[in-house]
Amino acid sequence: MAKKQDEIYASTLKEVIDFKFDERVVSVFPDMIQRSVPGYKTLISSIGILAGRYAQDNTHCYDLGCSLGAVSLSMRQRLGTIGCEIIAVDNSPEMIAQGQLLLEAESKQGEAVPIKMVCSDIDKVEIYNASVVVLNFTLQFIAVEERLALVERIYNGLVPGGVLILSEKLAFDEQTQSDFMIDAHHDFKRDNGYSNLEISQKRTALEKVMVPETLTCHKQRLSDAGFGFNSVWFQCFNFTSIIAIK
Ligand code: GEK
Repeated sequence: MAKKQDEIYASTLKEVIDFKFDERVVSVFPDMIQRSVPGYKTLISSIGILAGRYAQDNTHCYDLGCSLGAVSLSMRQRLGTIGCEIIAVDNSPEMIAQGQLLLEAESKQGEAVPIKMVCSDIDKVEIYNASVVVLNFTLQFIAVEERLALVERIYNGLVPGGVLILSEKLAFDEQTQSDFMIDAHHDFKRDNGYSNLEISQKRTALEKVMVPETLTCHKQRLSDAGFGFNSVWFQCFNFTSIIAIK
């Protein structure tokens, strides 16, 4: 499918309203995320590889905040397990509707691993008998005070040896390091064709909606939830991915 270019913040807006995963965003989402998240393609394929390694027979693999289902499709390609089901969840009806179309276009008859796309808040979805749970840039959109409860629920829903893969944009306590990371990320966006106006208006739109935290904070929360081991396995500028094993 040809990618439609993201031009949502290209002209001066009278008022920059809070970012929403609505129809306009969905229509440009593959272009937007690839030009905004350093290493997005590598993350998607690598998460598939990790899922291939950690998925267990007759369990669920969850893709929470799945958007158009890129992680689910990558996992499905690489699962060598028997009796697994991928459950992809997003609370944006527009994302799920478009994701469902992409999934149908990508699916071949007799596909070994089914993908179930669910339009729901993560809060309302039971997480159980899971060997792989992925939060690929989703936790940052959940209210800070609800994050520990969600990570605990994921821990409790995992089978022994199961994993949580958590990708997030990071904040940094130290000012010089923070400035460096933010500048480097903006250079990345400019290199991908975004103007200073687009970068600045998108930043304003995301300010209240997406709240990044420090790596220390994420690692502490994973331990508090019960995970005995966690490690960063990817970082590019202020974007990271962590694996935590039960
Ligand atoms: C990818 N993982 O392409 N419940 C369900 N979904 C939610 C919730 C919630 N409470 N809050 C936000 N979302 C994807 C990219 S995007 C990240 C994930 C980004 C959904 C929201 O609708 C959106 O689709 C997704 O989480 C975050 O690998 O755009 O920066």
